[in-house]
Amino acid sequence: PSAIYLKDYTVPDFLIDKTELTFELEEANVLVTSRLHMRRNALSSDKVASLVLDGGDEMKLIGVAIDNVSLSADEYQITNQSLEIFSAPNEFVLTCETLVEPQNNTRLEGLYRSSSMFCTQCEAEGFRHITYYLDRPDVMSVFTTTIIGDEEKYPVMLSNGNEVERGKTEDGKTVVTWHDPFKKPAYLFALVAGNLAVQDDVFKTKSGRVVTLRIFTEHHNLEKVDYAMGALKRSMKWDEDVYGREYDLDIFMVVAVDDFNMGAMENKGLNIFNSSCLLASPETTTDDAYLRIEAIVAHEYFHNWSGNRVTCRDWFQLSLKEGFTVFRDQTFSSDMHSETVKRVEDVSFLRTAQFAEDAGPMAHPVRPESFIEISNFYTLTVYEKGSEIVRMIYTLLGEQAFRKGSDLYFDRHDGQAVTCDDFVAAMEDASGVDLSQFKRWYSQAGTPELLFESKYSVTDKTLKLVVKQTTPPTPGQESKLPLHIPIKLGLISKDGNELESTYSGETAQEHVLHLKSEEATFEFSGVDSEPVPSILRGFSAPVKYEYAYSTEELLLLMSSDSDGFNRWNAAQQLAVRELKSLIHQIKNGEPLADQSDLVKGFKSLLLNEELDPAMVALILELPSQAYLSELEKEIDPHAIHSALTHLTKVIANALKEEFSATYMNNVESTVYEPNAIQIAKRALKNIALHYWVESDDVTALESLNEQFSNSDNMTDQYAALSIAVEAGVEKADVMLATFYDQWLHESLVVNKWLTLSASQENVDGLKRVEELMSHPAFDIKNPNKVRAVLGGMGRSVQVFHKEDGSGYRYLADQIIYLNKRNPQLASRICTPLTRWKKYKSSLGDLMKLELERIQKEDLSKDVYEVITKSLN
Ligand code: DPP
Ligand code: ZN
Repeated sequence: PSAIYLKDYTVPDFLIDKTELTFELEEANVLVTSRLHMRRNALSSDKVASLVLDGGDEMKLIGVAIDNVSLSADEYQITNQSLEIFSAPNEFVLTCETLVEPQNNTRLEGLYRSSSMFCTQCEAEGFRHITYYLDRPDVMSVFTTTIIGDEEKYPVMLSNGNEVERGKTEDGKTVVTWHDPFKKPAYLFALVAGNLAVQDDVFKTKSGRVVTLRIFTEHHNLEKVDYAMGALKRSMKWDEDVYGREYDLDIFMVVAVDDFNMGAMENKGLNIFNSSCLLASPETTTDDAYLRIEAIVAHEYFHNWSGNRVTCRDWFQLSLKEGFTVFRDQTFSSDMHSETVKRVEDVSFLRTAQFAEDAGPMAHPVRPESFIEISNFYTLTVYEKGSEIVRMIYTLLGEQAFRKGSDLYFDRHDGQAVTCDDFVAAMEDASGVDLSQFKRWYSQAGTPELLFESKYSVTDKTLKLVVKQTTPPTPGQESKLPLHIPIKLGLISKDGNELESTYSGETAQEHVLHLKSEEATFEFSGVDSEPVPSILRGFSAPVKYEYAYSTEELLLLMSSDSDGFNRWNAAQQLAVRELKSLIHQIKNGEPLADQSDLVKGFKSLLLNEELDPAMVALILELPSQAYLSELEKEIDPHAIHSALTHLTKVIANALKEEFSATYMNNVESTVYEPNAIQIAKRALKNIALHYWVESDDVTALESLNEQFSNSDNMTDQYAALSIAVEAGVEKADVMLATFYDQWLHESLVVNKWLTLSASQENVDGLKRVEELMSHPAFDIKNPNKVRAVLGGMGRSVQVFHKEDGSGYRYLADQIIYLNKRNPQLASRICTPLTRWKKYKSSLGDLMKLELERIQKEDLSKDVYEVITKSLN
C-alpha cells in the first residue's frame, strides 16, 4: 500500500452533474444500476482521453454503456480498485450495472445488512463498494434514487431527500423514488430498507416551514427514541438561534442500526446512527449516555451545514467539517447544561486521549499531509484538537466577529467543496484579524508545551510573566515553528480575590495574551498585592503548561478561582503531584505516604452545600489511569494502578463520614429525568459512594447493595455495579451475574455488562475474557460488542498488562482475525499496542513482538498503516 499526499491534489478530470441510481433488493444480492450524467471538467489541466472510476473488487460488473451503447471488453479495464474507460466523450451518460452481496459484507462499509435491514455507510470511501464512481468529496452531484423491493420484507425503503414517487412493478414489488435537490458528494449517500417502526414529529423552522421528523428503529426499540427526538428539535432550534442556520429539506430522517463501525453518520436528510448513540430509556441508559446521545444527535444535525451544504475538497480537509462541528456540538451541550462541567469533560478527554495520540507514532497535523487509508484519520486530533482550533479562533475574534465569520463562510461557500484555508480566510475577512501565523495549528503536529515564570515587584506593583513555548518533534516533523497561542489569564490575591491589572493599556480582571514567539514577557501593572496567576482559563489553548505553584497556591486556586475550569484543574494538578510521588515510591520500593493534601480541599468541598454538585463530583474524581500514563515518561501501568488505589483509600478513610453523609444527602426519590440538576446530584452521590465503599466502613456495602438492587434507573444501578467491580468487593461476581440475568434481552445493557466483566482486575482474568468472547451474548459481527469486551480488557491492568504478555497476545490475535473481516475495526483496536515505546521495556518489548507478529500477516491497508507507523 502506498501513501496519498495533500500536495498532489488536482481537480477532478470529470464532473457528475446528475446521479440516477436504481437498487433492486433481493436476499441473495442487489443489482445496482447507475446513470451518471458526466462531462469533462473545464478546470482540469489533464486532457487525457480515459475516464477512471473508483470501485472495489467485490462488486461484479454486469455491464457498462456510454450514451446507451454498451462498451465491449476492449474498451475498458477493471482492476481491483477501478474501472478505466479508455476513451470518453466530452459530455455523456455513463450507465453501469453492478451486483453486490450485502449479506456478505462484513466490513460494514458500502451497502450491508444489519439485523434484517439493508443499510449503508459511505464515508469516507464506501460508495465505491456500491457502484463505480468518482468517489471523492469534490465531485458533487444531484442524486435520484429508486429502490425496488418486496413490500413484505422491506416496507420501509429510504434514501436521501424527499420521496417523490411510489408505485408497483409488474411482479408486484414496491418501487420508491427519492430525490435530493442539493448536490452532494457520494460519501453523503444513504439507503435503508427493512421492516422498521417509526416515530413522527414536526419542527417549524424560523421562516415558518414545517419539517417532518422521523426516527426509525427496529420495532422493539421504538419506545426508546423520545429523548433523541427532543434532542433533535433542540439542535434545530439552537442552530437557528446561534448560527442562523435553518434546515433545508421537507423531511429529516434518522435510523438506528446495531452493526455500525462509527457513532453516527450525517447522510443528507437521512442520518444513520449506531443504536448505542440514539436509543435511550431511564431503565437502560446512564446519564453519561443520555448526554452523549444528545451531543451526537446535535453533531450529525449540525453537519447539515458544516459538512453537507459546505463540504470538504479532499479528505486532508476532514477537520474543516469535523473540528468545526465538534466545536458546534460542544457549545450546544454547554448551552443545554453547564458550561464548566462540559469544558472539564472535554478537556479531560482531550488531554488524556488526544495528547497521547499527538505524542505517539500516529501523530499527525489536524490537516494531515499524507495517508495510506483515510479511515485511520477519523482521529481525536482531527476531531477534538480540530475543535480546539475553532475555539481558539472564537477566543481571538470574540463572539460577534466569529458569527460574522461563520455567516460569511456559509454564504461564500454554499454548495462548494472547500479547504481549511477557506474557513480561516472567511474568519479573517469578516473580522480583520490576522490569522496567518495562527494557521500553523493546522499544519504542525504535537502538543505545545509552555513554561511560565512570574516575578512580582512590590514597589512597582507590577507582575512580569515570562512564557516560553516549544513543541516536541513528531514523526516527519523534526523542528517546529512557534505558534500563535491565546492565553486567557487572571490574577488571584493570596486571600482569594480577583485582582485587577493593567495590561497593554487595558484594566481588567482577565486578559487574553497573544503568545507568538518562542519566548515573551508580559507585564501587568497596578497589581495591588502579590498574585497567584490563574493561567489558561477555560483551557484557552490545547497545550501542556508548567508553573511552579506551591501546594498552598493550588489549594487557593481550587477554592477561590472565579474560573471553574481552573478550580478543577488546580485539584487535578495537586492530585497528579501526589500520584506521581506515590508512583515514584512504588517503583523504588519505598513506604507509601499515607497523608494527602487533597483531604483538606475535598473536605471543604463536601461540607459546602452552596457548591454546584456537578463541579464537586468532577473535582473529587482522581486523574485516570490513562491520563497518568500520558503524563509519565515511562509507563509502568502496575505502579500507576497501585498509586491510584492507594490514594483512593487514603482519601476514602480520611473522609468516610463526609462521604457517607454526602451519599445520604443526595439520595433522590423523585422520578428519574436526565436533566442537569438530577445528573449532578447522581454524579456526586455516586462518587461519594465509591469513596465510601473504598473506606474501611463496611456499612457502605449495605448502601451499595441496596442501590444496586432497588434503583429505578440505569445510572444508579450501573454505578453501584461499577463500584463493586472496581473496588473488588466480594459480591461483585454475584452482582454481575444478577445484572446479566436482569438485562439479557437488552443488547445495549449487555454491552455494559461485557465491558465491566472484562475489566475486572484478576491475574487470571484472560480466561474470563475468552469466556466472554464465546458467550451467547457476544457477536463478533457487532463492533459495539467487540469494543465492549476488548475495551474492558484494556482497562484491566492485571489482564491486559500481565507480565507474561498474554494480554497483548490475545489482543493481537483478535486484530489478526478482524483484519480481513472488518479492517476499520481491526485498525482501531490496535491503538493500545501502538504506544509500546512509552512503556517500561519489559512490557514495551512484548507489545512490539505482537506488532511484529501482526505485520507478518496479509494486512488490510487500515491495519498495515497503523502497524508500520508504530514499528518505525
Ligand atoms: N462524519 C461522521 C461524524 O459525524 C463520521 N462518523 O463524525
Ligand atoms: Zn462529524
